[in-house]
Amino acid sequence: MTEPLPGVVTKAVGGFFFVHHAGRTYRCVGRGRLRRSGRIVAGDRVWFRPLSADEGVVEAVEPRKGELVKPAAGDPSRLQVLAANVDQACVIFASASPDPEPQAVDRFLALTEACGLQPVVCFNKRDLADPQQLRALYQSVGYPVLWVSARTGEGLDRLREALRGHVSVFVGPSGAGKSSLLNALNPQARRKVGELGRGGRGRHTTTVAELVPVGEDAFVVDTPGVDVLAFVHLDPDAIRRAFPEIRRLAAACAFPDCAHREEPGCAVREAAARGEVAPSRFRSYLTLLQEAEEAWRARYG
Ligand SMILES: Nc1nc2c(ncn2[C@@H]2O[C@H](COP(=O)(O)OP(=O)(O)OP(=O)(O)O)[C@@H](O)[C@H]2O)c(=O)[nH]1
Ligand SMILES: [Zn+2]
Repeated sequence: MTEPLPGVVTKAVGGFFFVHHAGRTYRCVGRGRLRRSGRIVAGDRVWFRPLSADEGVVEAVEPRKGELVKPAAGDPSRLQVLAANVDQACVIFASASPDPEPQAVDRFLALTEACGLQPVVCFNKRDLADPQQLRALYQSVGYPVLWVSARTGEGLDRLREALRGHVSVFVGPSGAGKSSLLNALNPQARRKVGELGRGGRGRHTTTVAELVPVGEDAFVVDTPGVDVLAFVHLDPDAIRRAFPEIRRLAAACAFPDCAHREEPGCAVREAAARGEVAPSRFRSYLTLLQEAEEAWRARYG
């Protein structure tokens, strides 16, 4: 009997698991209790035994490092796991058309950080404009910043590099070019551009997430019609941790729980006054913190 091989589940549907190994996909069934629905999802790292050139049996599942979840269809009190082992989020905005709004970029980044995903900032539509100031801003915060065009292919090599070794999710506003970029990275994926806007299919339909291979050991999780960040709960603590440059400075604040508003001895406000924290970033932080506090009060009184 052949030895088990390591693989990554790209899709779980109808009792079958599609397992990616060395550039091939094997349609597998699960052994024993692994047959049960929900035991294996897209993104799971598994050991499987090939039965032929394109079929096999999954023998074991590696423990998950993180899950992307959403409320289950029909029972919002339960969580449905969309995908496992997603570790990176490409926050995709257009360079122009529509113009990128710093406050919107910051919101996506904060949501991404709150999910425990490593953000990569990616400005698409490079053929239309150079968002030079925003590129410099997010670079200074410490994020990797890419500038690409799905249309001309410019910058896609660096995007591929950033994706290698990760399971990533593409997030960003409608019209930024998420589908176009996925199609450019893997033409076989052939996702229909402009068809599945946010909420296009509603949040409560059953969704099958799928990992799209985009190179050697690189996958992008595609969750058609589901905005994976729509279910993230931003509490005030999460906001305080979500801005890396503010988080770093906060260690020097007089109060350990400083919110960086009116507190005396606030190192963050002092740095902002010296121009060492970008005004737009500080504004985004304060806006999101206030929103989170209001939501918190509405929820818990
Ligand atoms: N000029 C230019 N247009 C682009 C580029 N990438 C995408 N577009 C166009 O931008 C529009 C939106 O692209 P999509 O890929 O559907 O954007 P999306 O982010 O997936 O949008 P949703 O599905 O609504 O979330 C389409 O008309 C694309 O043809 C690019 O690099 N340059
Ligand atoms: Zn402070």
